[in-house]
Amino acid sequence: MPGKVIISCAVTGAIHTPSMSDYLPITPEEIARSSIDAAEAGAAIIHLHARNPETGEPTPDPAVFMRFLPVIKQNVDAVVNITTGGGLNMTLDDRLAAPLLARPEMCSLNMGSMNFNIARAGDRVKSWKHGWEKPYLDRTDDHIFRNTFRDIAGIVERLGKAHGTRFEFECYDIGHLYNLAYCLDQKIVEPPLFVQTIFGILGGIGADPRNLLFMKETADKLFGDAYVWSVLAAGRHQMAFTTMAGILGGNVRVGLEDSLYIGRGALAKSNAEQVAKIRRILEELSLEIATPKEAREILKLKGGDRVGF
Ligand code: KMH
Ligand code: ZN
Repeated sequence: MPGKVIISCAVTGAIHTPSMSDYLPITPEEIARSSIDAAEAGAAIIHLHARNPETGEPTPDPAVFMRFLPVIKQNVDAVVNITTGGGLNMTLDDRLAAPLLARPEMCSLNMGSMNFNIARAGDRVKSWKHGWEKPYLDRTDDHIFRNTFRDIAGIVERLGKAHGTRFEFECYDIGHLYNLAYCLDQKIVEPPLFVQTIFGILGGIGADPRNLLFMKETADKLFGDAYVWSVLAAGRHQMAFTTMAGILGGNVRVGLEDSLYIGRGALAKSNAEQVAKIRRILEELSLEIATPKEAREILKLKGGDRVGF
């Protein structure tokens, strides 16, 4: 589908904390509302984490996911993509609990173990709303985000093979592309591969435009036409990198999980605001936005009627 750009929106994540922005969706009601608005603004895929409704701490609790997943499904046609990365304090079984219950069309799948340092993410916070936030961030200078080859194969087995869920392969560095190429070669994963190349996480590749080209060229070499390319960049790099991706024929991911901002020093008031901005930029470049139906065709998804919520 040449020229059709899939916009993903990651609405809350597990990196940012409530004190960083009053606009970060926390409760199931807020996550549902923000997801629906983002989909109506043009996002074909909604990437979801859950939070404790009282404290905003990331939670793997399937019961919390189940408070917003059906609401999103009943209101918009967008593809629901659930995290398997979860949050910092979660085991692999924790991370898989909600995806295994919900059996969504799509889940994230992180393509390597890595440092994941967000200790400085709260530097601008003047007063913390909750006791968990600062320690949660501070301990990440000693945090390993675990995603071994066995973990990856297990997630594909338990979700992909068992339930037909397909994956957003999260690649934070060049080596992750080679890990994915190995999995393709070993027939652990099946094309078309939705490859989310990620820039600007401390522990992954930096947000330098030359790295964007390097990641794309490497993915082209390893996967040829067996992959669908998407880009996200953390923080202030979000819009510039997604714009470059659009120009180079790629797809884009925005959302408050990846950046809290809409412009220099200005907090985004909603996920929809970021979706509308990248949509406006892409349409000015004469690119067309993919509908959820088109995204399903491009990514060969099982369909929104074959999920567990
Ligand atoms: N926060 C992103 C950089 C996941 O949910 O599995 C990565 C992410 C991981 O979305
Ligand atoms: Zn995520």
